[in-house]
Amino acid sequence: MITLYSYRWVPDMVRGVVRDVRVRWALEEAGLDYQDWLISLGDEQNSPAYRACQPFGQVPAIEEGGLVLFESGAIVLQIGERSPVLLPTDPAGRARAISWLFAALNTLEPPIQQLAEIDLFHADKAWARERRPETEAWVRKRLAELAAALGEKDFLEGEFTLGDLMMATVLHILRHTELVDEQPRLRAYLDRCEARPAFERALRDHFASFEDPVS
Ligand SMILES: N[C@@H](CCC(=O)N[C@@H](CS)C(=O)NCC(=O)O)C(=O)O
Repeated sequence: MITLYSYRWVPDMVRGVVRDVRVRWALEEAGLDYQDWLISLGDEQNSPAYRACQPFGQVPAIEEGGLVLFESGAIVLQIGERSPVLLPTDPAGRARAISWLFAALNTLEPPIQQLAEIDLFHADKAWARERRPETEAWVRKRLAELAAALGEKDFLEGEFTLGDLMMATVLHILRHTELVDEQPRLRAYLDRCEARPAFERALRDHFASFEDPVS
């Protein structure tokens, strides 16, 4: 049985975008059962036992048969190795899907995460107000480039892969803005990804995992 480490509680404003959602979604797409192991922010997150699982005290991490993995990208890739829904079996298709996984994490997520941190955690600070326009322009540029690469396709490589899964979870971080809506192709793409039953189950279980799920 796979064990997924995620937080027992986080503030409402970040629920839905904590990175365990990616892993839950990949596990659902792959049809793999798992159990939750909930950890608390603070002492438990910083304990030597948890640091042995996740060196930075972050979530997600998973354990299966003694193998512990951290970093959402590495975990999703490892799950993808077990699911043709997530990773095509032909070598070229597999390599292209992995390129999109890295693009989501290395090219899209840095500006998007920076914008989210400004808006959600530092909006009242002078440095954030000064920096926001430049960060927003950086996000807008990347979204336009992504929309152009997507073109008329349903998914980045035509068929859904783990690259789309990761890209959708990164775009989801912008839910507090209208930046995705500005790109109708991307809006439709994100809606298409998030309409997948596996995503709906993952999000439901993510919200249900908190100790105060109705908040
Ligand atoms: N690169 C890591 C980032 C993980 C991450 O930032 N996790 C957040 C929750 S979404 C976290 O645990 N933050 C608390 C912290 O960094 O102390 C991954 O993709 O797994």
